[in-house]
Amino acid sequence: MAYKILDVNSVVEHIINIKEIKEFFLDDELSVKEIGDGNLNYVYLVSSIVDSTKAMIVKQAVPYLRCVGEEFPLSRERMTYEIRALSKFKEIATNEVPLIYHSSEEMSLLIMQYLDDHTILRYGLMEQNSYANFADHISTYLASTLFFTSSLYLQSSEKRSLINEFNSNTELCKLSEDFVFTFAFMKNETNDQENVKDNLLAKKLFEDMAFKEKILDLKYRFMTQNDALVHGDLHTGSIMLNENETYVIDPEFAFVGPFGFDIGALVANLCSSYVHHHFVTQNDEFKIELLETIKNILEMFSEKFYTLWCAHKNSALLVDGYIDEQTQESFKRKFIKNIIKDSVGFAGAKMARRVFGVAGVEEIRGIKDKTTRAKAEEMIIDIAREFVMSYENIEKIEQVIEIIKEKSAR
Ligand code: ADP
Ligand code: SR1
Ligand code: MG
Repeated sequence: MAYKILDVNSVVEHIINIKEIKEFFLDDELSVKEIGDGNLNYVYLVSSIVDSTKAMIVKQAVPYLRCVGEEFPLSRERMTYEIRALSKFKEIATNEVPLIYHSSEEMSLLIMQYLDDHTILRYGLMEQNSYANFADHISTYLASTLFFTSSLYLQSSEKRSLINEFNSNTELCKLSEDFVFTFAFMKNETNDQENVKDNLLAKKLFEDMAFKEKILDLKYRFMTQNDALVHGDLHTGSIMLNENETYVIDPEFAFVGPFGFDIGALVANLCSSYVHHHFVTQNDEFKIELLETIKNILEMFSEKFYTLWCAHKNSALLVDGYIDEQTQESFKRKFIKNIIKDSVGFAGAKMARRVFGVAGVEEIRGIKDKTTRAKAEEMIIDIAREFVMSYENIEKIEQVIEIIKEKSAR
């Protein structure tokens, strides 16, 4: 089918003859609402008028960047990678990925399970909601998706096929190279001009060569390290959850990249939430909960990843019998510690890019009072800078928490 851009008026007509969709809705009359709040695509909620429990999400990529407009062309093939990644992640982490009803690379279209009882984590945290099972769920997702798509599990040829399947996601990888690692740290027309203007913090950051040199190291890792299939944009807006379930959505930035990239994105966004609550709600109990969540995610990830590795011998990297048990154990422990170190580095880059870069995060950029927002941004940069400068020296997960505490105690 030739590609055409759908809208609220044409969605139903387009999807209703697809077998799986017809079987789902039968002859029900349907209503359509556009509910997208992301930066890139259009998201429609299609529901039955007679039975509101019957609903699904239709997501389509358009050939431009939604948050900027048609003047920023972006190839709609990004949906091809979202479809491929969501399918792959669904196989690996079934409980944490929505069900796919239908997908079409030609139409850049994905029809999936409507998460009707779930909240976007970013907004749930802003409302001070607690999610007791979140660290457990997301560490399972991270450990399994990263392990099972890496050379620690796959055979050499399987890993290379995976790279071939994903690493032509060039446009979105380039977006991250530009917007995560570059433009947000220099004068650039895409930055939040209103905020950058006459801003001493921006001037200091843009002139901070020691920091920028470290960012270059991280950018180079991002561009060259083919560790595992990563989601590529795992901020708190890509997670929908409730008390009992956690789902990861929106993996259009997926590519075979560094182990630490997704973990870093998550830590960065949880830190932004921490800073938000430090200044806005001043809820100390909730701040402690956020720190606990970060610690639990890192610890649980490390243990789960290690357990998976011990349970699967003979991979592209490690042939059974190559080294003795004791050497294997210390090799694996050190390897995982290095993933945590890199995650902290990426967390720093990902936190800092949200301050002056094109795409901010609601919990910081949405702070109405200018003075409070400026203070929050200063703290974000303070924590982010320390992460970026010292990530290679992180030996214990507790040190990550100490950095956040120390930088927010001044
Ligand atoms: P983008 O690619 O533009 O960032 P997202 O995939 O993040 O789009 O989706 C935008 C919004 O649509 C989400 O923030 C969420 O509110 C809603 N959404 C997306 N997928 C689902 C889903 N499966 N169930 C319920 N809501 C969804
Ligand atoms: C133009 S950059 C847009 C940003 O939105 C996405 O969610 C990614 O974070 C990307 O960097
Ligand atoms: Mg999104």
